[in-house]
Amino acid sequence: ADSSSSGHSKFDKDKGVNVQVLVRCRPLGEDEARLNTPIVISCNEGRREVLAVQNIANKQIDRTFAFDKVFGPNSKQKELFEQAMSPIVNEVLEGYNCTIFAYGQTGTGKTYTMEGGARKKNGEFPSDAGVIPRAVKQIFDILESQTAEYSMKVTFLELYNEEITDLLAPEETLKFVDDKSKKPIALMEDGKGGVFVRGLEEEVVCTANEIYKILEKGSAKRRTAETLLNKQSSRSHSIFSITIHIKECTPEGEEMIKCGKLNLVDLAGSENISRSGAREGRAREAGEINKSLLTLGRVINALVEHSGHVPYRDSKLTRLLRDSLGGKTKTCIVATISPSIHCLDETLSTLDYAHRAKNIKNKPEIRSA
Ligand code: ADP
Ligand code: ZZD
Repeated sequence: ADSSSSGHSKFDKDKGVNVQVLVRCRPLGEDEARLNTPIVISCNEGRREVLAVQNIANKQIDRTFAFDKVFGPNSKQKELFEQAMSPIVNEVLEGYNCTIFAYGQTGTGKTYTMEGGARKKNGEFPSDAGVIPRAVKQIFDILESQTAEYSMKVTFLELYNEEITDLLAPEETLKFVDDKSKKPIALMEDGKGGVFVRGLEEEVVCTANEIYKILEKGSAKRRTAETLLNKQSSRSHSIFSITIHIKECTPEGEEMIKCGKLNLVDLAGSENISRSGAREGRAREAGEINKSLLTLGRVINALVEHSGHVPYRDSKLTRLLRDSLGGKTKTCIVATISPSIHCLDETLSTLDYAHRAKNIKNKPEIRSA
């Protein structure tokens, strides 16, 4: 691969490419604004810094965190996508595997960022559409403007309490959630260090509209499962993946197939998870510790501290996303935060977590077949 265009020398590339970490702060909600909730976060987009102001025993303590990009409370969906996500989508079309994670406390805008506002009845593209529908649109806009042949397939799953639900499986499967005769979904090692989900529905798609319909179906199924099984949606992770094969001809007339994959991950709420592991008493007693999210934190720690054993195998999330954490995938983490004083503890925890994740190095490789 040509490394000159990215501004890195070959030498840099051998050492790896850092996970890109950006922070997005949401605005105060209507109620918070009405109550004049104090704001303790300020975002300096130009300097790419987030400042948190903390008052302890009448002493003001300022903490500044630097990130790869910072999006303040007025940032629009289009802006975030064009500045931070659109380049990633282009890399997928070049044949890279890329993963975008949303991490943060419940209510800070993970779903708003990844999914955004609902699809319009008139079929119009919503102005508050999030990363997922925008990525889909960009992929098709580009592919349809080119002559290369391509094919695409998508998967959509939810992970709750270490159980995988296939959001694209036909309806009946839901009614028999406890039926042991249902097609079991299982994580399998592929023998090459990777993992795949056996029994997961892969839908072949040809148009952006087909994907939107699939997202609609998946969302509806997710909501049904939530109600039926009394799930707390803030405790589930969702992973939507698009795999694209592009057939290209080299100038010499040789045929080449590039294969790129984009994983879009909306993580469970990060509350109750502290930097080192489990949080104080209550959450643990309530059995509210999310094994996958805890393990994600431990994997990040092990990777940045180079402490030998990386506990990928300890949770389904980290098995599924192993290649995104220290592997050959390009990874971007969007850490979402609230500006409110009432969220400050969780915000500082998120900022610490995200800041540490900046030190993870991956070794992206173009895949072709
Ligand atoms: P989470 O998925 O992290 O629990 P949500 O995406 O549900 O959080 O967001 C919580 C609320 O805040 C929603 O009503 C959402 O529309 C709003 N919100 C979140 N981020 C933003 C933003 N950047 N701009 C405007 N509203 C936002
Ligand atoms: N956040 C919206 C979904 C909600 O909670 O209803 S927006 C986008 C990504 C993944 C899943 C759903 C969507 C979403 C959507 C809206 C309404 C019905 C189904 C799906 C969407 C938004 C714009 C374009 C396509 C899909």
